[in-house]
Amino acid sequence: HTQGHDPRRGVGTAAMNRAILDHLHFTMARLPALASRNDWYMALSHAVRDRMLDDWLASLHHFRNKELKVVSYLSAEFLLGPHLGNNLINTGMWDAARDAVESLGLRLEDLLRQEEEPGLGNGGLGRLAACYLDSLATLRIPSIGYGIRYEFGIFDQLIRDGWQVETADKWLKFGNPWEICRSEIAYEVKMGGHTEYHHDADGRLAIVWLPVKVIKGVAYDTPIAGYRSRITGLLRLWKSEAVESFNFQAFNAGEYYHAVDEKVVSESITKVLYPNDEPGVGKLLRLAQQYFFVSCSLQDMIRVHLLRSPRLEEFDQTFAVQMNDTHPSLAVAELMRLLVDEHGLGWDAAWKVTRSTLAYTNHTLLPEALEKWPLQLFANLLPRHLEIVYEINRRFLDEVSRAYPGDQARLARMSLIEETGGKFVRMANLASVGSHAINGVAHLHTELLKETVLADFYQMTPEKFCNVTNGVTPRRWVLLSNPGLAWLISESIGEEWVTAPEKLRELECFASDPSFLSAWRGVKDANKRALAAAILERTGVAVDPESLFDIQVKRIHEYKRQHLNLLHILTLYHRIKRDPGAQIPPRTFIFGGKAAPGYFMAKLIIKLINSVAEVVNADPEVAGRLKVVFFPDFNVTNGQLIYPAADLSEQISTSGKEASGTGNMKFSLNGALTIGTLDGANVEIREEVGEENFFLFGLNATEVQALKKSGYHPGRFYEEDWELREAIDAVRSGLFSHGDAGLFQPLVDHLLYDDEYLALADYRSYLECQERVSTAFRQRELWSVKSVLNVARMGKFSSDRSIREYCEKIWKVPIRPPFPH
Ligand code: 26Q
Repeated sequence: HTQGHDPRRGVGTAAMNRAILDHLHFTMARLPALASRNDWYMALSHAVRDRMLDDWLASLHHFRNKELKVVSYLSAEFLLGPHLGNNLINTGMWDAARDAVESLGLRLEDLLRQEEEPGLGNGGLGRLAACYLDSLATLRIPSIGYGIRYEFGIFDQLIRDGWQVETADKWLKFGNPWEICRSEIAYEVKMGGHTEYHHDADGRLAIVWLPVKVIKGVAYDTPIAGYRSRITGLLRLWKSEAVESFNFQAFNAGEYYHAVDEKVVSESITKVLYPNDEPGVGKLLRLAQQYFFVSCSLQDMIRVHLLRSPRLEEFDQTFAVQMNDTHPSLAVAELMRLLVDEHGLGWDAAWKVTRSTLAYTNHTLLPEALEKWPLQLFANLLPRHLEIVYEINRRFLDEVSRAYPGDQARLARMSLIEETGGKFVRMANLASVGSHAINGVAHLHTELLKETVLADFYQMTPEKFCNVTNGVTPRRWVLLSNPGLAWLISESIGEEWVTAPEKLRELECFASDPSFLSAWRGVKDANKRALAAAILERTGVAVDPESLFDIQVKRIHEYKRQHLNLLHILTLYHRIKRDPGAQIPPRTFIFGGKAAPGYFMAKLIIKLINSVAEVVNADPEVAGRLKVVFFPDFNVTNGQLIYPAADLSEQISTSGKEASGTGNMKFSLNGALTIGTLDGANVEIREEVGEENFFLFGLNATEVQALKKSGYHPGRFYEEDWELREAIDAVRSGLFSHGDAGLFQPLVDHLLYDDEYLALADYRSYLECQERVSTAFRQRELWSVKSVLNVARMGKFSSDRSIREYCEKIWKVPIRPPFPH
């Protein structure tokens, strides 16, 4: 199909030029002379999309093959980031597109910047789903990502007077050239009401759910190009709409306005992504979102299965369904409902197929972050599902009591229903019981899961548990975001590392080649200059690209301890003021990340970062030595600029709290060294890159537990460490709040009297470790060697490796050899 003359298929520069002009005319209806940058972006994107369609349609057709099992990745979030650049890289059309765009007097760079990224996720969990789609397509595994087409994704962050201000993410404002609305792929989703039991003609019991509301879900499909794999995967996102023939009863009753209200509610289901990365007080709309997308997705899978085989007992041979955290865990009850109530399977047959189809990935160890829904709220929205949950629970607790006779406490802990102080449905328990596999996302996380939050489930069914350490895609996170580094690597060892990152090890022998090392430094320096320019543009702060770029970008959370980083900055500030001759290499501290809008302490931390920045950056006594920057609106696009420019990656969460982390991998894969605790995947990163190439500090998870158990008194650390006292007192004094000593009081009090995340306990160890960092950075040659060795040894953290492990351990899907190029 790739005839050079075909305006929708030719991939040469001339054909691309023609195609862009063609779309400018026929799709955008614009004359070149009057076209805006967005018109050109849209025209180019449509030209690129055209060229993805042959592979996409062939892939979707291929997935219909009865012999293949399709992976279905259920996730409430997909944090994709911009499509255009990634699609050009993965399809191999970059050079032709760049040349074609230039032949039109434009710059590809400018058009790439025009794209509003689809920010349909909060942070790590959503971005992980996006990396996994890339790997699934690259590895030619038949797969569908199912999720929600939020009209508004994660809010845009502005900084006003140092505070975070949220604004709506109108990402669809100028149209989305990457999606295709499939109006005919639509399902009805029932909500509310009650259930009734009838006996049908044969005397069989039939259960009828009479909802108060029916909503329609419409499929919007986006192609996901694999890296040069000729396979293009599918992301299917559901948009809620009012059903055409809605609420006739209300109409007849003359309650016209009420009926219109219903329409408003139907459409509101997929309006906005909840901007919390931890569940808060149960919100009905959030539960409705979860149910809505799970129901549409399962109905869609059943439709596809029935095209292959009438036997729903074999559903698990058509699909392997992965639940990304508990957000889609209603799938357990919904699949049972569809099989039993709508397709007439018996309970036991339905249960067997449900369990063997579903698998659950856990992403948190914080017990307070385990999702649970108030029973009444659950009952009101999903009356039939509550009955099903009760029946699952009855049978499950029978098993538990047979396995552990008389152990009432265990029964209470394992029950799907929490009954102590208010009743709740426990989604992690539901997901665990309804799955054949349960996995954590890093080795340490999985071990701690088995010992703590899911200990009872592990003891009862240890065979269900396994670990799959997270990974990130080297296509977006190196090739696309760090082309200079990618080029240097490929120049040295060839290009295979992109899909075979273990090949990066061959870089090790270049670590002793001075000319290679200086080229390596050249790439990093160029990336730092690019980031410095962006910082100047967005914050007005001029930073020195020669200084050590010390970066912490991630959601703002107390457990991630951005405030520990601040305590280090304050101490350096005081040291330099006290002793202007102090040997401290110049550093630029860069922060970025969003706070959940309702998380007061996180927002106060942002304010403190900006307040410290204001004082430090204006102080002539530290000029040229310390700079502090808060880079606003950290998202995928900005991440692509930031990760490649880092010298030092801050991964400083309290040990045992960060499930994995994935930013840690992006940094290291781009040649940053890590300062970190033994937490999440840091443990494995350190094992891979070598302890001499990783700056370790702090208590480990066992020590954290022990300290908490023995009674932790943060005030003692404050009393006994004068530099810590000096740092905290400065915050307390009003120095950073124009004399308003009360502004940061809640944060200071939290640290002194509670300090749940042990920042004060780890402060001294962190400071000493930072001194080792400073010493190492002065020996630039040695630093570069460590940087090269980090990249050379990071192959394990490609999401391709993670996906292969899911295939083997959980999905039972065959792995094919790498695509021959
Ligand atoms: C749940 C219910 C109601 C409202 C919001 C939520 C919600 C939304 C998002 C709960 C959690 C999240 C996101 C969690 C998350 O991003 N976890 C991160 O997952 C990464 C991928 O595995 C890990 O690397 C991180 O360690 C983990 O924090």
